Formats: sequence, C-alpha cells, structure tokens
Amino acid sequence: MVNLIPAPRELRLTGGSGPFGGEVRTRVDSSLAPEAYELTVSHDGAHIVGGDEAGVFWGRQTLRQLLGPDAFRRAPIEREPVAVPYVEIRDAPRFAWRGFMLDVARHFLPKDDVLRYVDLLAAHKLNVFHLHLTDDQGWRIAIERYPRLVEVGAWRPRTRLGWGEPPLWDERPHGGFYTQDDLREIIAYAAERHVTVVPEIDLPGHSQAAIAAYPELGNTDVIDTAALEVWTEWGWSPHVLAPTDAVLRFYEGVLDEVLDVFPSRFIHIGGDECLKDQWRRSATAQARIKGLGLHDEDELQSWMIRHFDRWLTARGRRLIGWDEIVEGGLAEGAAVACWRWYTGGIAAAEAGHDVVMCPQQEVYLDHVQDPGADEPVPFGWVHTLEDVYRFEPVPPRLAGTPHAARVIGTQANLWTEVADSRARVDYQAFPRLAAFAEVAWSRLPDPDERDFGDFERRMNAAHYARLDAMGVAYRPPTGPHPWQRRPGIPGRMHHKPRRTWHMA
Ligand code: TNX
Repeated sequence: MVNLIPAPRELRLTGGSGPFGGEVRTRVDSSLAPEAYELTVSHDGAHIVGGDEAGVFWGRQTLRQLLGPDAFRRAPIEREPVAVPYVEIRDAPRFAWRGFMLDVARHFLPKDDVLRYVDLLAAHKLNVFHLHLTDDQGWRIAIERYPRLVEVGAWRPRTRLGWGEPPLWDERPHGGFYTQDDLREIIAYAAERHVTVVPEIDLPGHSQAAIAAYPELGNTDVIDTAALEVWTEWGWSPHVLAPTDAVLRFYEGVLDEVLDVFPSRFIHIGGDECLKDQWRRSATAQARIKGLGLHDEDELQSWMIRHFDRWLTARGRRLIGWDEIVEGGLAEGAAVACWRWYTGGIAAAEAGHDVVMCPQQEVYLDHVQDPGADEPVPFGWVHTLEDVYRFEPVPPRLAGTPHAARVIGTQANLWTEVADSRARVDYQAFPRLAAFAEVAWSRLPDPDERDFGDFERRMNAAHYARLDAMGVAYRPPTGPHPWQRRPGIPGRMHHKPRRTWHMA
C-alpha cells in the first residue's frame, strides 16, 4: 500500500543514489513479518523499518526506485542532491519463494554474469536463485572426488543451433564450470542481497554428461556407455542413470560436496523427463524392480527420489524436484516445482506438500515473447509481457482452500538451449522478469482484472530507464533491435494455449 503525501513536498537526498549508501536510517522490528518493511520519507529524513534484515534490504530497493534510474548504476553519478517525494509505504511480499531459474548447463554462463544476475534479482525483490547445474549437455559444478565430471562432463565438441532439419551447427567447442569457491562466492554475494541460491543436480534423467564422464553410471547392460559423449542435441536423451547401489553412492558423494558448498535448506534433484526405455530393457533395472516389489519403472524412479529425500532429510535439508516426482508416489518431505500446467502442483498441495508454481504454459522465459517474425530463434509458446503480468500462481481449484497455503511461491524458469550468451539471456528475461517479480511480490487481483495498462505505463515511465542504467539488453517494446535478431536459425514454436489458470 502506498500513501503519497501531497506534492510538492520532497526530501533532498545526497549520496543516496548508490545501491547501499545514503542518508537512510534503518532498524529491525521483529513485530513486522519476515521480509516486510515500512519506508517513510519525510522532512525528518528517510527511515526504513524491516521485519528482519531482508525487510530492510527490500525497503532500500524501494527507496532506490524512488531515487530515479541513476540509483541503479554501479556507482553514483549525481552531483546534486536527488529529490525524493514524501511517502509512507507499508509493504510485504505475498510469497516467501520468489524465484528465478537459470539453466547454466545447456549454455555455460561465466561467473561474473551469474553475479550480475544476483544484482538483477535483488533489484526486483526476487529472493531465490535456482541454478540448474547439470544436464545432458554439460556438468557445471566441480566435484573434488569425481574430477572427470568437469574434466569430461563440462565440455562438448559443438552445439546445435536452433531446432531445424537438417541440423545447423556451431562448430566451436563449448563448456565451462564453476569451482566450489566460485560457487561459494556467488552464494555469499547473493546472501548479502538476501537471495538464496538453490542448486539443482538433475537425476536420474538429464544425466548424459555425467555418464559420459563416468560410463559406469549408465545402463551398461543395454548400451555401451564407454562410447557416450556429452550430448550435442537438445531434447530428451535416452541415456539415464542405472538404478544401482553404486549409482546411489556416487550421487551421495556428489551431494555431500553440494551440501558443503550450498547452505540452502532446499536442494533440487531434478527428476524431470526421465525416459524409461533403458530401464525396461535392462536386466539390472528389472531385477531391482522385482527385488523392491515395485510395479513399474515410474515406481523405480520414485524409489530413487525417495532415497535422496531421506538422505537429505537426515542432513537437515529438504528435497525439491520437478513435478514428475509426483508420479509413482511422492517422497514424504519433498516439495514440488510444478512445471507442467498446474496439475502436479495441485495434486501435491492437496496431498500436503509444498509447491513452487512455475508452469511452462505461463512463465517459461525461454519461450518466445512475441508472435512476430523477427524474434530470435523462437521457441515454445508465446508468453507476452502482458501474459506474464496476468500469471496467477494459485489456481482457482486451490484458491480460498487451506491447500492454497501450500503454494509457498512461484518461479520463472529460463532454459538456455537457444540463449547462448548473456545478451540472449537478458533478452529472454527482460522485461518479462519485471512483470513476474510484481506477480510474485504483490497481491494482484485475478488475472483478468489486472491493470496491465498501468504496469505498462510504469515500465515506460521508469522501469526501462532503470534496466538501461543496469545495462540490461532487454527486448524493446517495439521489437528486437537489428542485432538482437538471429536470421536463418530456425526455432520451434507451439500454438498459444488457452490461458491455463481458468482451467485449473
Ligand atoms: C523442459 S522444465 C525441461 C527442460 C527444457 C525445457 C525447455 C523441465 C523440468 N525440463 O529440460 O530445457 O523444457 O523449455
């Protein structure tokens, strides 16, 4: 809620234009909710009271918005004091989990660019940074006891450009990884900005890079995994982990080191898009199914997920996975990141599990943002800025029921099959991530009642200038700049689905 005290009353702030400096008095008052804040600007100065340190920090971000676009530069450039209107703002987030997932596996993003994304998230009051660290096309976290994961798994000989037939290739080798100290640095930098970094180690599917590094992780009784390379295609790889004790021990070893680096309560273990064909043909997998008294391969996957659920719980952490982990029975303490419609999320919430809503039909930022012919390598469904602004994380089926509280938050996901550089990631993320941030933080009306015109006016009047000050290569409202197009590289676009919220 914002109460503007009538203009022209304003405070002149000097040196307040840097992100953290300024003549601002702050204090914590734990009678306010976590992350809540009160910001007062009056003749008496600028005051921020936060429910905790995070609340104070979010209050500072709001003050920064009031200071004008130059407050979003890395250092102050104002010589004159900046006029800030008198305000009294009481504010608190709707959701505790306001997330952004970046896929650094399909295309590696250097550490400095990841740090910059922490700044971008913090400026938008997003507080969870989910790093998708492993996939078929690359393994990005150094694991000391298994050095080949990055020696072999972090590199691929070439990269598929777009999605057409016959295939187009970028013949440059691609790769990269973060050392554990790089990740510690990212985590510490994020913590200073009240952002939690959640790691994802994807299993048992999306594991071809790991199998290429350690062939014994694959289903060696049905294929010759020694010949496997880090994948250069996009899509679903048939090469999945073998459901053996040795593989469980190996991944416990991986996760041991992950826990040592990442203080996050939640650890993401993937669980998505696991093709079960090799398990169907593997005598070892079938013997496991029989030995455990399971019905089928779906239950075998659940058994693996359950194993890591218990393993993480015993170490004081909690498992989160993609909504496939609901199939074949959900592990006890697991939380679900719901990416396929709202379906798995509704089932999980009704069964008493925490849910983060991130449906690809609504908030996948790798999906194309305009139906126009100039969009670079268009992929997925069209999610315009307005579509994202009208995204509602709590579906009608849960709204108003006690299960709604199980939706602990929402997340926008950016996969990088075709977003091969920082500029391309910026283009996909912005301006839509700004709309998403407002959805995640504010209590907006139901989708159809939202005032998108007002949001657009605020974007045009202020926020694009802030993004410019932060050096974000966003998609201009009029369409891509000529250098943002990728003529000749084919995409793969779907037809627009009906708004899915009404259906759920
Ligand atoms: C689905 S979302 C995937 C990713 C792809 C993405 C492309 C999810 C859990 N799996 O592997 O990159 O679609 O939009």
